[in-house]
Amino acid sequence: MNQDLLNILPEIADALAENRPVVALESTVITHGLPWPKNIETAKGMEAAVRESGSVPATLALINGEIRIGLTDDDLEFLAKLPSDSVRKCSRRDLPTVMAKKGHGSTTVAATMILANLAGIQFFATGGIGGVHRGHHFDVSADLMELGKTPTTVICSGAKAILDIPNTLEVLETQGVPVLGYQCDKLPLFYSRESEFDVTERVDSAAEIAQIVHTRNQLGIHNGTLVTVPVPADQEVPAGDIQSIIDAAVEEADNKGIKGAEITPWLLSRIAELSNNQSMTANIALLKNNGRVAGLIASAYQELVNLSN
Ligand code: PSU
Ligand code: MN
Repeated sequence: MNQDLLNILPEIADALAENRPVVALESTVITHGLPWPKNIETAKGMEAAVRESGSVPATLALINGEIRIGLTDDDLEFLAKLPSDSVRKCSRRDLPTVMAKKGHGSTTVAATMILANLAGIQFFATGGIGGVHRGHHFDVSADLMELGKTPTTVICSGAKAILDIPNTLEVLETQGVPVLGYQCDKLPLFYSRESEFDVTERVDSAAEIAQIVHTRNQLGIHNGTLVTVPVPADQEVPAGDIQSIIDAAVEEADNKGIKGAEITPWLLSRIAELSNNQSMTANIALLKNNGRVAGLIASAYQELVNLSN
């Protein structure tokens, strides 16, 4: 790996060099997940939440084909204002193309895991991961494959019910990815705090998660770890309220023949429309909360590693 390809903000480079905790954040949620100006407010809110829990935030993206590990406020605003068709939603396959063509790219969970790992950042907070699509079982998000081979710990609120959740969990299991429930026994379903599905293991503290990641590293097992955090209780959208909207959006996407990389952003914006943006409040609350929890985990991990050295 040519380290010159990584443009790391000085604050982040210093933190990494001094073994201080850093948390990566993705940018697809900024360019394809939320509308202006909610996207910029949320991106800044997530960064602030990471800082409040003692870690340094690093939002990742490609600007003019350059990998950015950490964005300035101007970069964030530039990305947040770009029309979604002039910035590529980058998963693993898209990174070399967008870089070679000097385009702009936002990073999905898969691409953020890759770039964070290259930069030496172990923890990454986001909203929801991609998964197996309902009724299209060959449409398996590259996020799941990445979790099977890149040792980044992803802190999220599970997955949205736009996906086939049981099959998503099966693919994670096959790939050796534990699904840890942060203070919960059931898998969170993004807007809703719980589903009918068990997590692999309940964990009650950031220190416990830090110990699991540390042990995985000591063993040299190089796959990802998924930490799932329920949306804060006062911001939950009851499953009953959102399920019919999700089902209608999935059916409409099928009828319109929407597929490939477009289906996830299409469903997300359709659900926001159909719910009169009611879903957005929960979305923003869980993103910030996941930033906070990721900051706690990264700090706990660094403390543990510093103690054992
Ligand atoms: N799910 C959400 N919000 C999102 C995404 C997924 O609730 O913003 C984004 C993430 O960046 C995720 C990507 O990595 O969509 C998955 O896309 P695909 O299914 O095409 O792999
Ligand atoms: Mn897909």
